[in-house]
Parts: sequence; C-alpha cells; structure tokens
Amino acid sequence: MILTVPTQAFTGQKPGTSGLRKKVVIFQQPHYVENFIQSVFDVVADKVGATLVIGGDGRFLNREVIQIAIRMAAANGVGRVVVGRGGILSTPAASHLIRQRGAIGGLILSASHNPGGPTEDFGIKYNIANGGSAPEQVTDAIYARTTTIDRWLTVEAADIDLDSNDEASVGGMPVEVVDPVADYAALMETLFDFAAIRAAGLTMAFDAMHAVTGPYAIEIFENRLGFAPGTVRNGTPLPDFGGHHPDPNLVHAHALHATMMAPDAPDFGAASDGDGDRNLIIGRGLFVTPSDSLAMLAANAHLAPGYAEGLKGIARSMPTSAAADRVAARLGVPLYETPTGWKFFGNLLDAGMATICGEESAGTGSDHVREKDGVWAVLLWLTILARRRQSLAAIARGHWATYGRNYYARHDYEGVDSAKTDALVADLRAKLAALPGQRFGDLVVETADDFAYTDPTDGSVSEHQGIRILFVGGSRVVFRLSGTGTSGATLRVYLERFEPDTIDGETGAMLATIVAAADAIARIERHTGRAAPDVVT
Ligand code: VG1
Ligand code: CO
Repeated sequence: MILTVPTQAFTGQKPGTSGLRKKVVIFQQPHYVENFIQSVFDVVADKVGATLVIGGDGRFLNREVIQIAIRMAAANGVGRVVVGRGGILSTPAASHLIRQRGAIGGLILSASHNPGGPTEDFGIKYNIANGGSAPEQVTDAIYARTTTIDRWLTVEAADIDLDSNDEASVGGMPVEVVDPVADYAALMETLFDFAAIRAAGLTMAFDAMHAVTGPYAIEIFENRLGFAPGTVRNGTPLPDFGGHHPDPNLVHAHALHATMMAPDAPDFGAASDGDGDRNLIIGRGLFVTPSDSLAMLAANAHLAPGYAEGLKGIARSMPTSAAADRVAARLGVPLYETPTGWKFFGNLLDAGMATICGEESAGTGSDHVREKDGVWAVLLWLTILARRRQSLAAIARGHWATYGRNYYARHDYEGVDSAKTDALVADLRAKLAALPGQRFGDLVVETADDFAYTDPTDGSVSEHQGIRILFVGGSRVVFRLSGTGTSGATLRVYLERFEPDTIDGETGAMLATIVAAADAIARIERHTGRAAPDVVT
C-alpha cells in the first residue's frame, strides 16, 4: 500500500558541483532525505516500471538512506531496484551499472572526498540514464521541486537484507542485491590487457583511504593482477573513513607520499577518494599533478587495448592546466574546455566528441562510463609503465621535454565566511574590464573574464563558472568558489605557469610571482583575513 506523507519544504536543498552535500545532522532532520528523494522522483519522467540503481560509498547514514530510497522507489512506481551488496557502489561502478542495465538512472549516496561520520558530511546525487551526474537543467528542476514539495510517497515494508545474495521484494517491487565489484572489474578487463600488466612485475602502493575503492582495488590489483598482498592499504570501507579525510591529495594522503619519496619506494603509488572517482598519482620520488597526469594519459592512451584506435577528443575543466591542450594539438584532435564538475563532460562523451576527460582535482576518466574513475586511471598508468618499461619519473620528464611543462598548484582557503568570499568575487568582477595591460611584478595581464560555457551539443549556457586572468606568455590565475563544501565558503585559487624549456624547476618557486599577483589582484588577505591558504595541492 502506498503511503502519502505530508511534509514541508526545506530551504537550501540545491545540488552543488556534484549532488546535494550537507552535514549529517542536516540530513537527519525528519523528512529531509525523503523530501529530496521525492523531488528527484517528481522530476524524473518514465520512471514507472524502469530500473533504478542505488548504492553509496559506505559512509555513515549510507544503509539507512538506501532503505528509505528503496521504499520510496517502490511507492513511486519504479519497476526494479539494483543495489550494491552492503550498500556499496563506487561512483564509476554505479555509472557502469546504470548503463549496463539500461536503468533510468541511479541514486548515489556519497559526499565524495568530504569526511564522513556522525558529525561530518553526507550526500545524495542523482545520475541519469547515460550513467552521468544529472546536468544542470535536471538539478535545477529537482531544486525547484524541493522548494514547493508538500508530500512524499513510501510503502509499508521492512528493511531488506543488504548483505544477502537473494532478490527481495519491497511493496511488490523486486530488489536485486548485486556484487558491487564484478561487473566493473569485467569492464576493466575489456579496456586493459591484464596479462601484460601482470607480466611486467611492477610494485605498487595503493591507498584506498578506508573508502569505497578498497574492495575494487583488492579484487583488481591483488587478486587479478597479482600485486602482492598488502599492496592495497586501508582497504576496508569504514563509515567514518577511519577518522580521516578521504581526499587523495598531498595533504590527506601524506602517508602515501612519504612511502613514495622513500629510497625503497615501490614503482608506483596511487590513492582514491571516498566514492572512488578520484585518483592521486605518485611515481617513485615524483608527484604528478592531476593536470599533468591527464596530459600524459592522453598522450599514451593508445598503449591500452581499449584506446588503441586513438582518441576522438580531450576535454578538461577550465581550471585544469593547459598541458592537455598541447597533447590534443599534437594528436590532431579537438580540446574542449568545460566548467568544473564531471556533469559537463557527459554530453561530449555521449556525442562521441571526446574520449578522455580530466579535472585538476584528481579526476580522470573516459567514455567507458560517465563519471571520473580512480581505478581506471591507475590501470591506464600501470599499462603505460608496463608497455614503456620506463619509470614514471622518466616518462614525465620525457613528456615535459616534448611538450613543455605547466607548473601548477591550487590554493584553497576553507571555511571562510561566505559574505567575505562573495565580496571578494564581486570586487574581482568589477575590476575585470580594467585589468588587461596592467602589470603585476613581471606579469602583464593579457585578458580577464568570467568564464561562461556554451555546450556544443545542445547550446545550453552556464555562466559565472570562475574568474580567469591570463597573463602574457601563458601563465594564469583562476578564482572560483567551491560547490561541494558544507561549512562556510571555500575559495579556490588555481595557479599556472607554462615554461616551454625549464622542466626542472621547483613548483613553489616557479609560481611565486603568480601567487603574489593573485593576491594583489583579488586582495585575498584583505577580504578573507587569511594570510595563507589552508590546503595547497
Ligand atoms: C570539486 C572539484 C571538482 C570536482 C568536484 C566533485 O568541486 O573542484 O573538480 O568535480 O569537487 O568531485 P568544487 O565545486 O568544490 O570545486 V568529487 O570526487 O567530490 O565528486
Ligand atoms: Co569523488
């Protein structure tokens, strides 16, 4: 029997860069989860009788919200739910499952790289039938619905056993509990030559950060590729990620970094984030920025069977460095520059215009799914190391010698009062027109704008996607406010300097004049009161 439960709208249920993310206590308010999920169902056409995929990254509240979502799916006429065993599905595995099953879409329960636990973050994201995050038109419609919603639907039914192997029935709707790893691992075997990677005898340290990639990494790297037991560290997903921040950057994955800088470091080091879509890549003695990793993966992708025929195009988010642009130029394929967030790549991938995509925030992926994919990036790197029989450092240096090097860093100012960051951005916008020609130290501004994107497949326009200031010679600073944070505002400052010949510089020193120019232009310290960033990646 379908129950109609009266409710009142909440303010602030607006999906950000990647879904709705809030503190757990916000989600624990009565009706909060239900209002959002019902708003999704209210805007999704063709759901009646369709298949829906549900899974999450295992964080605190994961299982509870899955049970709620299953009952609500039944009440809203969904034909079948496919859920990962234990409630687990990495974001790329969920994307694959949606595509493989011809599902109408999926609910992914994750706050990704944000910390988890009772006092930390939770999130709900809706993905559409192509397996990708809902585009802005859909998330705008969901948000609009959250502001007027006055009822949600459920059925009277007990929780299902998420750890069983059996098909359950909820309000007459079949619920299939599937192995979260099997189909994804099979997909990876179609793209990469596992025997060749295994034969290369490489060594690796992979930090799963007590997040969702643990089971995937153990099955793929240790069981199927023969890496030694213990190659995967922190491989058990925990509701609070062991108290750590599951963000694979040099700050939060410092233990992995230390391993890779030691004299007895393995050949290759990598980490992934809460929901398994990010990747951190570190060679023995050398960290590779995600922007460089994208460029190097694109330049060498043809070495993997899944990409032997070459790339159709490369897409990167605007703040990502221009390293990939020169690879695209050499390959003779188009380069697309999109706003931040993987949802903007979906149309390009669907249209066959791009094969590989990437973001400076440690996201890389391809047209095999419609999300970024951490384990995939590791497999492509392992392929390159196995086929080229060179160290990662040698490959990186060879790449820079050929293409030049984009020195790059991102400075994050976290938990700033949003009134202050809003004022900083308003101030910047007001001075954009006057900046060209102005000199800051040895840098001269060439152009300055507020990035807007017109999707080449459907003509949709997304404005105010970050303020970019380009200097003569290819250096650049970009200012953007985060759309994934849950307390206060986070100002991101992306710094980039292109050097055609100098490939051995130290990043901090190479970027010093740009850091100074960024502060002079945006008056960061005056607006935020912060003399230094909280996180440098
Ligand atoms: C951040 C990153 C962005 C990424 C997004 C989701 O967004 O900058 O590149 O797509 O997180 O990644 P923002 O708005 O905070 O800058 V994940 O792994 O958290 O889904
Ligand atoms: Co993520």
